[in-house]
Parts: sequence; structure tokens; C-alpha cells
Amino acid sequence: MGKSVAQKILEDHLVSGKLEPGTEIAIRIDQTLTQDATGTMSYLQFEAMGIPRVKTKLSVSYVDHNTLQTGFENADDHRFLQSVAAKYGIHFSRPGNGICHQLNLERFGVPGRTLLGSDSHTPTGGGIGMIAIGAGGLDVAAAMAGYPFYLPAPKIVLVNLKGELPDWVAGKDVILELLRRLSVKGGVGKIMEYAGEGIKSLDATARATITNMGAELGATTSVFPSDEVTRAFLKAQDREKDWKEIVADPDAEYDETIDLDLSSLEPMIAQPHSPDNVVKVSEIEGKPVQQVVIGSCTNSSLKEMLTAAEVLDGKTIPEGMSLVISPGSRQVYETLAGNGGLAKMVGAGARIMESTCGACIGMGQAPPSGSTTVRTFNRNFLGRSGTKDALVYLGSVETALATAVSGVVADPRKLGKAPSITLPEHYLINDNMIIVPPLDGSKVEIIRGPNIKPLPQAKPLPDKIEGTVLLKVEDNITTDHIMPAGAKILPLRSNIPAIAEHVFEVVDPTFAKRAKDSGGGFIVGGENYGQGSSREHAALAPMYLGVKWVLAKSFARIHKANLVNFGILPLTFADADDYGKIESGDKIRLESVRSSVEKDEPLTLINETKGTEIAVEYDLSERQRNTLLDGGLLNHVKRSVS
Ligand code: MIC
Ligand code: SF4
Repeated sequence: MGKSVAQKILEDHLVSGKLEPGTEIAIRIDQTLTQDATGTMSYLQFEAMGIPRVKTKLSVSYVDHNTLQTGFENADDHRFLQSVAAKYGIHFSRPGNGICHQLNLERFGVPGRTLLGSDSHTPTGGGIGMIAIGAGGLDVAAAMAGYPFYLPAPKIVLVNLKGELPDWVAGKDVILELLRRLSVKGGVGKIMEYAGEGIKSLDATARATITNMGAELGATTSVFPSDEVTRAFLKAQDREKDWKEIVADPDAEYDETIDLDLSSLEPMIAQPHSPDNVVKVSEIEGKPVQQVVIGSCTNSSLKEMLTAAEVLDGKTIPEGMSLVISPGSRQVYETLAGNGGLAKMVGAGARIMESTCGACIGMGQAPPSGSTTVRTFNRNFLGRSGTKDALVYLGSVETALATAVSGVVADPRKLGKAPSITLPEHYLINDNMIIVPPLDGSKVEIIRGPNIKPLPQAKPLPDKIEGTVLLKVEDNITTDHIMPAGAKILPLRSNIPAIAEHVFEVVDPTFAKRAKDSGGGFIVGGENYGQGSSREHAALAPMYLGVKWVLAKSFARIHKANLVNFGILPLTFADADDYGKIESGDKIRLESVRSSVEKDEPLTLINETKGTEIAVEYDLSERQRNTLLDGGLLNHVKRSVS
């Protein structure tokens, strides 16, 4: 039987297990990336493993999230990261150089390789034929230490693209359409593999937009073949030597197939507060908008910025509109500065930000109260923009531009003839903001600011767990709900005692206090609990507050792995209808936990408040069970090393 692109790359990297969906496999990791918001923890954990130098082919530490620097915290973290990189053999991308995913695509990604990143949008690398997966910082630390990455073998779904995108319709509309059809749970346990004649007309960055937002489908990752389009991109990045052809065999078999005719697509838009709440732009045209933001790892490539410059040329944005633009990387920024594109944007009234995540993660540019904002980002979860009652819509750069110039949600097809953008044969290459580590870093001293607090330690799994249900939440709770981000909270990422005060703040501001007052407790969730960001703080901070287990109808992959990594038991209902039998405030007892987990036997929750029992399960590999028994991955790694 022929093989898909995903199978070829996974098999090439398989360390243990078989590609049978659902069973656990381990793969060798060639490259890792971290960003500053998850990186500090990841490197503290790497340090704790006691390994002198990273064992990957390439590891890069980016600074792109926490760049507002309203106090010393972020700047201290950057300095810490820079010194860690030099010590352990990691490339360091200085603040201002760009967003990790865009940069990795431009300068480091290699078709056919595996990439593990402590950021859920790491699958951006799939746009150039990598198996690029998002994970918690501890898993990335383990990969840097030479451990394979464990994951449930995914199903492989063929997304068969036909035809060509009409003018003004973009890669973003392809993935929004898939989100409309499949929902934020639709990709769970799956790799989305794109093929068909339609892919030929999608350039590398349009492909990267699609694989980037595969994260919103909940997919393990997404991948395009490495073909002539990939080659042209790498050649223009002066990296043709990194190219090799990787395409699916003609008789490759897939677990599922989805057909999509690009020529029938229209501009699409995701409505508040979920990326799968998608409609056609034409359905909501005319809605007044007060802010438009163009940027993020999803949509800030050179082609998109050149389009923005052309559309904005000679125009003035309406009085009630704030237009914010953030080019994805310094390569894009510098090119725009050199070719006059920036002048066209500024001339129209755009506010130009540095090449960072910025508004996407609530680092500035929070919209006004009760306003409507259209953004080219990938997430519009409640409160993420920094303004809880703002309505955040997600669309393509084209839709954002049409909206920015008209002041209302607008269909870009009404902008007239689409500008014809020619991409350079050679991009502007300037790697002077990437610091290559010295060959011997053993003498480098790590610089720690007062914001960097020691890692809290998880404890081995006890045999009896008693306590209170602290919170019960509904389906699709995101890690943004559990551990909010934004300019106020993000600087505390390397200070767990301080950041823990904000756990579940947007859902219930009393959560942290109640958890501390009752010496910890439990959380009950619905389907797809913990979707979204890879931030391990959504497990680590609850662990610090004494959360011992989370019971949900189902879990998102990265969050479930993070819970195990930090010694929190991820339980599921044996019968989903029992969700109604447990409430916030209930007193729960769980007996023989250790011995049951050792033997992989189901457990029974004794609800003392209601006088009932609930059968619960856990779907964990032997390795994961041992990790939990040891009290999390760090303890487990330390035990297996000693
Ligand atoms: C996000 O888009 O939510 C983030 C911020 O990039 C996160 C990582 C983090 O929380 O630091 C992600 O996507 O994993
Ligand atoms: Fe940064 Fe936003 Fe991309 Fe996350 S989704 S990496 S916050 S730009």
C-alpha cells in the first residue's frame, strides 16, 4: 500500500509503536522551537534535567510574545532566555526579529523533518512539508534532552483541494471553511494532509496559514507535500539545499477524505467567540467595526503585507476606525520599509507595531468596550483581546482590509480589481538578529531576574484523594479560560505562585482563593476540555493550587499531556450522562487510586454530598500511568536517569 506524506515522515522518525490510530507512538524530534511565554518554564525544566547541551539537530528560542515590557519582568525573562540559549547550544532570536512560526518557516524549517514547539501553532511548519507539532514546554524540554516525543498515533485525513481560489479569496478562507464544516473538535486525533491539483496555486505562506489554523480544528498537525512551490519558497530564502521532494504515493490510503473546491469558496469570517463560528462575509456585511488588526503568525507574510500596502495606497481610514498592522517578521518589515509599502500603510493612517504576537495575545491594542474588531488572527476566545465585552471576528487580510477602509464588515470582492503581487525571487536575508550559540557554553552564566521563581514540584500520586469540586464548566473550555494571557498576566509566566492567582479568572474570579482556602480540589469539564493554546501553565498553575484531578467528557491532546506531565489525573466519565450528577461544591472521595492506576483499572468517584457514585476512566498509556505515579514527567525523567 502506498504512503501519505504524513506516514512517510512519521515512519522515518518512529522510535516505538505502530501507526495504528489511538495507540501510543514515539517519534524522534529533529528541531524544537520555544517562545518566551512558554520558553522560560521549558528551559527551567530543561535545566532541572541536568543535560549539558541540547541533543536536537536544531533548537531555536524565539522572543515574540511578551514584548511590551511595562515592567522589568519581560526584559528579565528575555535576558534569562538569551543566557540559557548560549549555555545549552540553542539559537536565540532576539526580540523584534519576528513571530516564531513565521521565522521558523522562513529561516529554519526543513521539509521531511520533525519539529516540536512549545506553542500550539507550531504546525505552521507543515506548510513546507514538516511534521510540526505543538506541545507543552516540558515535552519540548524532554525533546531537547534527546527523549522522543510520545503521542497517540493519529488518523490521517486527506483534504483534497480542487480548482483555484478566486480573486480576493485566501488561504485563510480555506481553513475557515474547514472550521465551519468540522468545528473546533473536528481534527482531534487527526493529521490533516492536503493534496490535489488545487494545492499548486497556494504559495508556501498560504499553505502555512492553513496548517497554522489546523490547531483550531484540534488537529495533531497538518501537512502539505514538499513540491515545486516549496522549492521556490526555500530557494527565495536562499535555502534550496534544504529542499527535497516529499509527496504522497498515488495509491496512498487515508482514514478519511474531505473534498473542497477552491473555486467555489467565498470570503469567510469567524464570529465571536470561537474560530468555528464561521459564516460567509457576505452574510454579515455592513456591521460597524471600530478596529481592524492585521498580523499574527496566521496572516502576516510578505505577500499579505504587500497586498495591504496596495489596498491602502492613497486611502484614509474612516474616523471611527483604528487600523493596526504588525508584519510577521523582520524580513517582511525590512522589505516593506525598503520598497515603500510601509509609507503607503502609514499614509492611510495605519498604526504599525513591531513584528511580534502583540494584539493576538492581548499584548496591547485591546479594543474599546463593547466594540467590534476584525482581526486576521486564529483565535477569538472570550477575553483574549483584553476587552471582555468586545466582539472579535477573524478573517483574511483581504477581508480585514476591505473592512478597515469602509468601517464596516466588508466583502473584499467589492474592492475592485485585485492587486497583482509578485513575490521576490530572493527575499531580503538578514539573520543578524539570530545569535548562534558558542560551541562550548559550559562557562556561560545564566542570568535570573527576581521574576524567575523556582519550579513547583508535583507529588507522587496518592492512594486516597478527597476534596471539593471547585468548578464545573461546559464544553470546549480553552486554556485561555483556564490560564488567561494578556499584558497583565503574561509577564508572570516564570513566576507560578503569582500567575496561579489568575487561574480561571475570566470564568470565576474567586477560583484561586477558593482553591487555596480548601487546600486544592477538582475541576469538572465537558467535551474538548483544554483546547487551544499549549500553555502548560494551564496545568502547572492548577497543580500549584492543589488541583488533583480533572474530570471531563473529553480532553484536547496537548492539555491532556500537560496534565499528566504535572501529575494531575485526567479522568473521563464512563457514561457522559453522569456529567449532570456532579456539581461545583460537591465533596468527592476517590480510593485506591495508586493501585488502580498501576493496574490500569477504572475508578469510582464517591460523591459524598449527593450520596452517589460515578464510574470514571482514564485513557493513558503505561508510560503516562508511570509518569503520574511518579508525580509528573520531571520526576519521572529524573527517576529514569538516576
Ligand atoms: C496562543 O496563541 O495562545 C499562544 C500564546 O501562542 C500559546 C502559547 C502560550 O500560551 O504561551 C499557544 O498557542 O500555544
Ligand atoms: Fe503569537 Fe498569536 Fe501566533 Fe500565538 S497565535 S504564536 S500569540 S501570533
